[in-house]
Order: sequence, then structure tokens, then C-alpha cells
Amino acid sequence: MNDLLDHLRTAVGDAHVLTDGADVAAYVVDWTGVHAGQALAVVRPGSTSEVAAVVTACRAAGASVVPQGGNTGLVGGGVPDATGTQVVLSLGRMRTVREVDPVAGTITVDAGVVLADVQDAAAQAGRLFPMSLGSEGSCTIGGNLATNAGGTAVLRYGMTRELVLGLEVVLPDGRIWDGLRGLRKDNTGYDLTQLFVGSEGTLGIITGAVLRLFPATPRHATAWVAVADVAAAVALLGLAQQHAGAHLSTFEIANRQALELVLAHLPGASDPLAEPSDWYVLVELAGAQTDDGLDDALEAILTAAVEADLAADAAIAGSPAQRTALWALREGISEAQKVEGATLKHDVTLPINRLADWVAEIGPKMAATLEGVRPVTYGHVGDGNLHYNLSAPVGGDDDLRTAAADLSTAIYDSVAAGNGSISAEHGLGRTKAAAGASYKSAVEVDLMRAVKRALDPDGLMNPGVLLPLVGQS
Ligand code: FAD
Ligand code: 2HG
Ligand code: ZN
Repeated sequence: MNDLLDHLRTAVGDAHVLTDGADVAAYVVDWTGVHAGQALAVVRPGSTSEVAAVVTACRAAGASVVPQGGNTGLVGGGVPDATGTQVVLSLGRMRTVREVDPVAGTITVDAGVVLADVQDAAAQAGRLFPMSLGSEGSCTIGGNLATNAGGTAVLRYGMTRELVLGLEVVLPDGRIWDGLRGLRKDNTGYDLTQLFVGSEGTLGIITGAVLRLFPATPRHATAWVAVADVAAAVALLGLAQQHAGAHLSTFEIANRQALELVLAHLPGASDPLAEPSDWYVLVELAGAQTDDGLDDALEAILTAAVEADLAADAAIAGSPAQRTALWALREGISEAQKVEGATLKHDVTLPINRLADWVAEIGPKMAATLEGVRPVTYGHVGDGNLHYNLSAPVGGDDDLRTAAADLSTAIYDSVAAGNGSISAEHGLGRTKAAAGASYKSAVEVDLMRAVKRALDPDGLMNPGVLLPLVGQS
């Protein structure tokens, strides 16, 4: 392995091959703290050709490669296993915005560019890059593409795969595929770009991307609405679609438990409504400078909601600062739940018309499995996607860990029975690789393994992530 380290140093320079414990520490533990591995080295190439040289050296030595962007993933896919034999390939030095073309509506970036920097570059050109995640200050475009990230703008603009036109990828054999085309129309065979989206670092390393830009939406109308239950939230979604049409950009849900954690742990957070409610919806309309009707449309939605007995109360943002404060209540939930203690995450989707019944049915099952367990339920209800995250009973972190397998199995079984998905937007990573395969048909798993073998016959790209290792499913 010393030979490999020498080759890596030759490829990227001594300063960019990290082996010292303190230097590698931040790269081997994930955001949740649940996945903590060890790395032979962390390598930080500065260009696509350096990435190719690193992959070639690793392949020659039979070392597996774990690509890493901002390390904000929630399923342990970007950190190494416990063997200490894997090389973490960080894209953290590849942060160049290569080109912005406002007329074509494209931006071309290195994979290591942080999502917020892509949003800023688009804004400077008078355009919008709509993807929005709570982690946008740290996560990278490469990670977003590799996980097919979702977020709070999917309702209007779609998942990451709908925002990408072309990719540049270093393949497992070290060759570079230059698919950096910004064409809206290109029917010339298999869609290789889409093959790499959502592949979680198992088919190659994304080094560059051409992304879609949209007209800017500088005007917003935003409200935090108290609703009785998930059924009322879904009915409110129908009203919002009817009144706001294409201007509806966000429709997020949170239960009272989620809000209480934010109020307890987020400095400066305050409840915008006088009375507590079991559930809340954050609704936002967004439009161009010339769209004057957003406030009226929001007002019409809320009036209709009160008349239909769907909403008890609402706080409307009257200034950009108030809008930011309402968004902080939603975006602060992950962090607040982490501060609270042990958490068991479930990122599920169901057909929207089944969500309310599912939530009503699963709660009692959770309580029967672990007394006092606290569902912190929130997410992108407009997309049918809930984060059904469980916090431990007060003082019972170990009890949650002991009951984790039973709780997750009950959730996944009921999601599968309802034609849903056990990973809506975070991917499978290490956490859910085995579960992902177990809820798919043998044909589907076979096809996925065939794709993996075709591109990565030696199985060196992020093994054990997305698909379980053979013999471990
Ligand atoms: P990493 O965590 O570094 O890696 C994630 C996966 O992608 C790993 O499998 C890794 O190997 C692979 N990978 C990374 N870069 C590359 C590359 N260049 N080429 C090939 N493979 C690569 N996710 C959502 O979908 N929606 C949300 O709303 C959302 N909100 C979040 C809020 C918080 C507070 C946090 C902590 C996370 C949130 N996430 C969300 C999860 C996470 O931010 C996303 O999955 C994001 O896309 C990961 O990007 P990253 O650069 O941090 O990737
Ligand atoms: C969100 O929607 C993210 O806030 C994070 O997807 C969810 O932390 C989580 O489980
Ligand atoms: Zn989410």
C-alpha cells in the first residue's frame, strides 16, 4: 500500500494526500455521526485529469474508492468502511464555475462547487438555480447529482435529475467521459447522464456538470399555516394548486413535535402562532418581478382554507426577515433533532392520497414497539415525501437503538405495502443498501447488478453502497 500512497502523491501532490488521523477525521465520519470508518488516505485532486490519475492508481493497486463531496449525505454513502483500506476521493478542491449562459439557460460547474455557490452564480446572471436543501451551504453539486437530491423546490422544478443536461465523469477504469453537452434535445441512444444521476458514487466519479437555469423569482408570498392533520394538509395542497397554479413553489409539512424541537434548540426561534397546533404547513408562492398577484393568491388560498375548515390560523411573512424566520422553523428541524439525541431516520414516499391514512396507522405501531418514542414527522408533503424520523423516548437513547430494527422494518413493510419507496431523496447509501434490495424484485436487482458489473467489473467504486455486497443481501 506504500506504493499506492506514492502514486497518489505523484498524481495530486504531497499536500493533497492526507493520512494523518487529525487531518482525515472530518472525512471518515458522516453528518449523522452514525457511520464512522477509517481511510487508507484522503486524496484531494484539483482537476479532472488528477481524478483520473487517482482512480487509475487505485485500480492498479486494487484499492476501492469512496467519492466524497460536502459529506452531508444522510445514509453513510460518502464515508469509508471500517477496514482502513479504502481511499476517500474528495472533490473539495474542484470548485470552479466554468461557464454561465443565461440565454441558453445553462451553468457548467466543477462537481465540487457548493450548491449555494451555484445558486449565487445563477443569481448574478439574473437567473435561478432552483434546487434548495437545508445543507446547501456545504453540499456539492457532485453529491447532489450522485444522490439525485430533492429538497424544497421539487414540487415546481423537479429532482436533481430534472435539472441536469450533461455530465463529465471519470469512469472506474480511469477513462474520462466528456458528456458536458447543454442540449435540450439529444436522442442519440442510451441516456448515460441519467445513468450516473442517483448512482451514489458506485459507477464513476462525476467531475463536472451542465445544469439548467430558470427565470429568476425575486417575489415571494410565504405563510406558516396551522392545520389539524395530514388529511387537512393534503386538502390544502389541492386548494393551493387551484389558486396559485405554477406559482406554487413550496409546500412543506411539520408536526408539533418537530416545531417543539426547533423552539428548544434553535437560538432565536419563536412560535409564530398564538395557539399550538398538531401540524403545520409552510406554503410559498414565487414569481417574477412583474408578478403582482402573489399576495392576493396566498390570501385567497388561506381564506378558502379557513372556510373549508382546513386551517385554524396562519402567519404570513410581511418582510424578508419574517420570511427567513418562517423558513428557519422548517430548515432547522434536522439540526434540532440531532441536538435532541438519538434519531432513527426514515425518508419515505407514498402516493399523496395515502399519506394521511399511513401516518394515522403507523403511529400506534411505533408506540406499541417502543413506548414513548417521538415521531418527528416533516418533509415535502407536496411530493408525497415524509421524513418519518423517530426521536428516542426522553432519556431513552439506548432503547431507540435496541428497537431500531423492529421500528424500521415496520415502517418499510407498510410503505412497501402502500406502493411507496423507502428512500425518497436521500439514496440508499450504506444504511439502506440491503433494505433497498430486499424490497425490489429479483429482476430489478439483477438489472442493477448488471449495470454495476458492466461499468465497474472489479467492484472498486464505493462497494457496499447502494447495492449490498454479494453474499450480504
Ligand atoms: P456527500 O455526502 O459527500 O456524498 C453523498 C453520496 O454521493 C455518497 O455516496 C458519495 O460517494 C457520492 N458522491 C459525492 N460526490 C460525488 C461525485 N462527485 N461523484 C460521484 N459520487 C459522488 N437531501 C435531500 O435530498 N433533500 C433535502 O432536503 C436535504 N436536506 C438536508 C438537510 C441537512 C441539514 C443535511 C445535513 C442533509 C440534507 N440532505 C438533503 C442530504 C444531503 O445534503 C444530500 O444528499 C446531498 O445531495 C449530498 O451532497 P454532498 O456533496 O454532501 O455529498
Ligand atoms: C429535509 O427535508 C432533509 O430537511 C433532511 O431531507 C431530513 O434530516 C433529515 O432526516
Ligand atoms: Zn427532505
